[in-house]
Amino acid sequence: MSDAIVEAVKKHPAPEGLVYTYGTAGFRTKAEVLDSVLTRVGLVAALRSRSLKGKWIGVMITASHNPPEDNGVKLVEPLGNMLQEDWEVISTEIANKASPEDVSKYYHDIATQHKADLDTPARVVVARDTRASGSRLLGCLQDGLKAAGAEVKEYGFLTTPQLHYMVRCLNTEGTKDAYGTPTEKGYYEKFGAAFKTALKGKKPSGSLTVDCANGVGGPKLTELIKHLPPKEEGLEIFVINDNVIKPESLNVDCGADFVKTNQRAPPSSKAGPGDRCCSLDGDADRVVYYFKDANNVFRLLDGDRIATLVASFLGDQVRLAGLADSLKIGVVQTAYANGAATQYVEQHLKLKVDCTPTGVKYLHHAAEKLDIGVYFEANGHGTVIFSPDTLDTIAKHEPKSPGQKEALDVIRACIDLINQSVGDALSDFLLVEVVLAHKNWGPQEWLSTYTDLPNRLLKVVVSDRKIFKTTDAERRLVAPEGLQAQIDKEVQKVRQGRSFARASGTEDAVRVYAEAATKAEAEDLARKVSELVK
Ligand code: 16G
Ligand code: ZN
Repeated sequence: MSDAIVEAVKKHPAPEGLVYTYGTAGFRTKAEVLDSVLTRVGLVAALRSRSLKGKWIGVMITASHNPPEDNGVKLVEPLGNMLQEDWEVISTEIANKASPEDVSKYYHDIATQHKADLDTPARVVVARDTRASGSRLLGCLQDGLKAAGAEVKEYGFLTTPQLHYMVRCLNTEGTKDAYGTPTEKGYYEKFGAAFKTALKGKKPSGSLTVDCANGVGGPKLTELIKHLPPKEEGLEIFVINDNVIKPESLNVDCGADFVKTNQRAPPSSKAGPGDRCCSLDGDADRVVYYFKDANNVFRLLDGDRIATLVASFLGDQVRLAGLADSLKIGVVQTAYANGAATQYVEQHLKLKVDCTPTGVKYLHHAAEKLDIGVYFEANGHGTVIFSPDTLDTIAKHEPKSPGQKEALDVIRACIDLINQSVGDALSDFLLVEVVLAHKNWGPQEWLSTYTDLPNRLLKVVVSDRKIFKTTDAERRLVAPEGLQAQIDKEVQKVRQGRSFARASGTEDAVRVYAEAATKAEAEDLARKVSELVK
């Protein structure tokens, strides 16, 4: 087998002088320099599967909201979680080995260290987004998988959350935790049926315009719609920016990242005042809502808003079902969450808030410790997870009145509607629509729950971002020495001030966030802190 590995690695030589890192979202960079990485990721996926006695491991080829010329790859654990940290280190190591022989030796060393018996079957599920480079990179990955002797299930194009779903379904098939049928049809049927049940005959008002970033979410949403109730009974959806025939248009002037960063609708949007809109990113694991208010002003309803909306709804339903004493709901945020959102959850909803570093895996881990964990990053990544004990409590609960039964049915349908394996833009927006329909709210009512503090996010280019070390979920700097004290001084000068600086995990820069009572103060604070960081 080692000869096969040497040959496969030789076939896709690594460009000289490049250093690869398995970061918060896997490997991600210009597609033209990723061939060698994909082959080696194939080897790691096979090893990871063998170290888990042949459980299915997922490999997703995507660069999410990045420009069309980029690509990337990430590995998915058996229940749909992000790759375990020690395997991130292994992935980085193997990607940077100089010679094919070094790769092969490292492969065998890791197999021994992690008790990955090379005679055990290795099972790997593979999918990709719609980028032009995807098919070439898939070939490179296949070469690695073949050399490692893995059994491969290839799904072609999928959204990232669909791939996570397949992995979880395959690993739970036939058990008491069976998650669903591991096919695309199975996915649409599961979420489509749950949407219908969760609505309980309530019809969402108006329509929803979904911007698909010209990515894989477009064709997949079109399929999903076929499994939703007809628009006369359910939700009328207008799909826009779903051109995957022109891959160079991916994420260009559209998509969740465009909307969140520019604080405006995609220029292609024709929605009128009060019309609900949402934008997915290139691989459909992120969603943000927005609308034009009565004065034609753009209003964003970001991940913070989705979290507060969903937490308040689930809180109500849990209370109505008579479960408030046995189940505690918590919200997990990052430092980017608007201070007003945090305050709303703690003081108005009276729920606990945890703060973690940026990156889905940190939020997910924190949410796993809660009975019902609602986690969203402000940028729209997120989901709700229910602990195994919670699922058990909900399954066994006997309602004592028709009102309790009604709420219990809604909670059970929501559990099916929420993709438990990972944040899923399609499942998330269906959930938002269910909540709005039940509350009989439009976007204006949703927006009115609290007022965001004015804020500003700046990107500061520095000579070495690695010197910026943080603590307290990235809210405070411990290095460079003395910098935090200077930031504190500036923060104290403004009303309701808060600011932090952290090294980006995806770009060579430091990000500075500031918020304050007024726009002028927030902008001023962000600028001053950026000056300190430079
Ligand atoms: C990655 C993370 C995302 C995070 C972003 C921060 C995942 C799947 N993705 O895209 O959650 O918000 O990085 O980027 O975890 P930054 O470190 O450049 O600010
Ligand atoms: Zn994404």
